[in-house]
Amino acid sequence: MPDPKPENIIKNKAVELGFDHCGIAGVKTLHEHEERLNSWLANGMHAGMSYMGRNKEKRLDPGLLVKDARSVIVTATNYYQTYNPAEDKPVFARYALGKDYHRVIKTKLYELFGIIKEMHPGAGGRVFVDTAPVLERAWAVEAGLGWIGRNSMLINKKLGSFTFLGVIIVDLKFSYDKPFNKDYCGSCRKCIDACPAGAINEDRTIDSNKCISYLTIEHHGELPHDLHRVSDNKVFGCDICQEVCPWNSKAPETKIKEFHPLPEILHYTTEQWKRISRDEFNTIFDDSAVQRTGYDGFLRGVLRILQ
Ligand code: B12
Ligand code: SF4
Ligand code: SF4
Repeated sequence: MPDPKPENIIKNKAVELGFDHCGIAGVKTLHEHEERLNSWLANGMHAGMSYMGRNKEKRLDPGLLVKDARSVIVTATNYYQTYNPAEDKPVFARYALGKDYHRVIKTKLYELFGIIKEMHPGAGGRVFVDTAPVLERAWAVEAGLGWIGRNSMLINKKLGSFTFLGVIIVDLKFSYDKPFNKDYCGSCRKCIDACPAGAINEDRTIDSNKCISYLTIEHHGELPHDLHRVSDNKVFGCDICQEVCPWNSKAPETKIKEFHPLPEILHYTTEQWKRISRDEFNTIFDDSAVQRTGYDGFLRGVLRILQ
């Protein structure tokens, strides 16, 4: 017998579409996050990401993003895969090994939203992955998906933290999941000890000015001189604070083929990357999160690790 409750139908459909987890929270203003977000911004922890300083009200209140917003549907999708690059190869963060997750996850979220609209004709809402002013991790906690680790990642007991989050804010009401109110980090501090840049703050936020992920992806202009000392062969992103996390030691391999590594990422040496043309860059990374740095930013990273 299929479960007739609408929220269960949505969660089952989400799993059929390839999401690993789906939870639903009621809309509210995230007052309890205001202080942490304000202090993160006031202390310049967003570094050059000026967009993080904009739309602060929207970031705390989903009602300002979607008219008559009632529910926040949150999905988590595992992208973990075994990846042990040889020493002569540049290192990419796992989230960027395959096709662009923004497109992959958004396509699935639109499908899920289509199913919701079939069930509730006239339903209104919006789909979000990463780029909009939504505190996705805070909503994942509200929807019961997991807790925020010391490394600031949303951690799910079964999946670990190598997950992408996706959000649909809708004007429909459902029965809601309980917010996740446990902290399974305990006395562990492995991520803080392992971060070579000292970028993890005690309040479970990240100082982007120091974070290798920020510096290799989002930062424009010159890279700090001592970056090479802390970042080895990393050309795009950083996974260290997740690799050392015990909750990732049994991370399952992703079920989504689109996240499997591009052959060039697996096989090109640093010398080969150094010689790629702009056209070749655009062809290889046509549908990849690596496009974010652009050709010049990418080459800047490759040349840095050759120093
Ligand atoms: C800006 C940004 C970055 C910046 C800044 C990172 C940061 N931690 O803020 C940089 C470029 C450094 C970055 C790096 C990475 N990012 Co990023 N990033 C974002 C983005 C766009 C906004 C994050 C944000 O609002 N930061 C402001 C701080 C203040 O908020 P926050 O980190 O979300 O923290 C809130 C919650 O943790 C919350 N919270 C909730 N409950 C609780 C409970 C307690 C007790 C506490 C203390 C806190 C807490 O408190 C904070 C707000 O008050 C989100 C997408 C989105 N729209 O949310 C993706 C996102 C967070 N990034 C993601 C990923 C995958 C990464 C990288 C792993 C990529 C990589 N391999 O290089 C790294 C990880 C670095 C790290 N350890 O966080 C995923 C994380 C998925 C997950 N499972 O957590 C997201 C959600 C994108 C997505 N849709 O999947 N990122
Ligand atoms: S992503 Fe890398 S540099 Fe950034 S906090 Fe984690 S370990 Fe540190
Ligand atoms: S490494 Fe330890 S402290 Fe850091 S997020 Fe994982 S469990 Fe929490």
